Amino acid sequence: MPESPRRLALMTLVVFIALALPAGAEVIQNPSFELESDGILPNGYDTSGNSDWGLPDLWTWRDVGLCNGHGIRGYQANPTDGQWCLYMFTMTQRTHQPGDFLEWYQDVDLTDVEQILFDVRLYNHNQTRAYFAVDGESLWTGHEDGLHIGESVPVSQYTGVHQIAVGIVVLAQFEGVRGSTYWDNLRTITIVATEASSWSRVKSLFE
Ligand SMILES: [Ca+2]
Repeated sequence: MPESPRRLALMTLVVFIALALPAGAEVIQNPSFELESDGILPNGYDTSGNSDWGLPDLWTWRDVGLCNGHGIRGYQANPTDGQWCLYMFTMTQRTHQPGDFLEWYQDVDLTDVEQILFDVRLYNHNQTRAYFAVDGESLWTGHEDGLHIGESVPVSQYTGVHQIAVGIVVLAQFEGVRGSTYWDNLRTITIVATEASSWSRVKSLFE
């Protein structure tokens, strides 16, 4: 059955409004760890002498023990989006204890966010785990070597502002460098809620 002129006009209007909708404020600030600056690393060193090291400006870090991390770029880091990613590892020639951790975190408004996706490259996680947490609860952990693209965490159960974190944690005592982790390209999925609300709002104008 051919579409009626009224319905065609309505559908055209919906497409127009959908294209005209503003992108909105970014849910996660610096989700690709691209904005870098000099500063002090978790191990106490200064990043200013190395052009391939830096800190993601809009994230904050906390730690226990002797894990380390910073923004990094170049061949070794091999980011999946942009020029930089976030690198975490444990320090060489030091003893690490179960429960030691390092994480980068920020507060975000998770209202209407269905999922958070990210890319992560993991290496040598025998005694450590990489994790993604909300309000201190791990919703994803990883340890298998390789590049993992589009890992996803469901967050539709959260409304309002919550704290998200990416990190590494030590499972058993060991000495040396383990758990090399490269985080990049965090993104959110909210499209279902946006399309549904746009359609109902436009449809109500013709009823
Ligand atoms: Ca990046």
